[in-house]
Amino acid sequence: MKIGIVCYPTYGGSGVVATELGKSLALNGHEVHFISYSLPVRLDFFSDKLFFHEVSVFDYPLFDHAPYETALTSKLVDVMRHEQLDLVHVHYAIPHASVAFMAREIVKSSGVYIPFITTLHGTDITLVGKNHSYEPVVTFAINESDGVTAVSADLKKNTFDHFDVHNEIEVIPNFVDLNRFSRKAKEHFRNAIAPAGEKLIVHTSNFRKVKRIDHVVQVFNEIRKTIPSKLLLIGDGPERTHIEEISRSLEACNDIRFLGKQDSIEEILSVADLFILPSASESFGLSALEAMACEVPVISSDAGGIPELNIHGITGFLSKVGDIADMAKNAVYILENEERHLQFRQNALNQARKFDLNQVVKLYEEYYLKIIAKSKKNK
Ligand code: GMT
Repeated sequence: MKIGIVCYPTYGGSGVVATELGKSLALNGHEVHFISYSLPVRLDFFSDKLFFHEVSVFDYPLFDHAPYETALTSKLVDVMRHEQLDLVHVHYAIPHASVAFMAREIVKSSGVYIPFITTLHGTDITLVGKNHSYEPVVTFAINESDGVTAVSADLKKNTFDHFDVHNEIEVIPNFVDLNRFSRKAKEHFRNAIAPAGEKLIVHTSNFRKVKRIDHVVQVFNEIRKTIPSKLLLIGDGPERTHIEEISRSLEACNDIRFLGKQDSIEEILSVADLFILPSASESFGLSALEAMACEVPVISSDAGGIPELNIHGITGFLSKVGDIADMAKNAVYILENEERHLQFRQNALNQARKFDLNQVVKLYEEYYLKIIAKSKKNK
């Protein structure tokens, strides 16, 4: 197949899923064309099946905000026509679903029908999409999509509960590359960071409010009272300064390290003992899946789709959003007993294996074929 993928190129989960999916499709022999405003961060190897089309926005003094959507639509139309795509797959509904709708209609006006699939990732539904600035457009574009997928059953339910959506939604979960994300021998790194044998607790995110990194720090502060430990915070974003301020006011300050954005997260996860994800809203929790694949148990909130991944009492524990005491108690329960910790580690890996990239990419390939066949029949 010839597939166009539209996504955000940044460290956000939707961009990571889109890029890893495209890379894997190319390895399976498909021709994949990425369309975005800059090179996706994980598009890190050369393949004669992978193409990147950069959207450049023509600016003009009249514009306070140059119209990115229009430039993206024009670029997408160009790629659809000249690369003769079979299908367009857009990740994150805003603004990609309405852009794909417009592009499909423009191409259709010259007699060619190229279907598009919208994958809902999370905040495009749960936070941003519901806002009245976007809701009518998001609803329309989801209903007009030739296919719609959501990354968890909870996100699918959320979409039907809050939008007037009558299109079918297929649940295709996030996935992990078990070759890349596996526990590797990186003891020298552990010894450098935790020379006295402290436990290593990790959180990775794009540091947005919804991730509740203030709760990560508070939970860590409690754990540290019982278990000698260090906290590694990976990533960057709008909350970082605020979290640095909170950390500096705590006794635990010297045991908290901000590592910023990292490319080789799997190396850090390889020495981690526990992962914390206390999000206020989380459609799936890709970062927790990557940790689990590296045998790291997860202490999380029970928000959104997290319970579909983190199994309470087996791979880690779930608590109500904001229940710092419960999260800390559960973390200590896992960390205080070596044998128990080992069992949680093994369970985390077993659960991660259910989200193996190769299996999930197959689900996308089957879904693509179904949507292409359906659109040919309806033509
Ligand atoms: O909000 C983010 O963390 C980024 C966001 C995105 O779409 O870029 O992530 C969402 O998509 C990920 C990949 O499907 C999911 O694993 C995350 O759970 C989801 N984030 C939220 O729902 C907050």
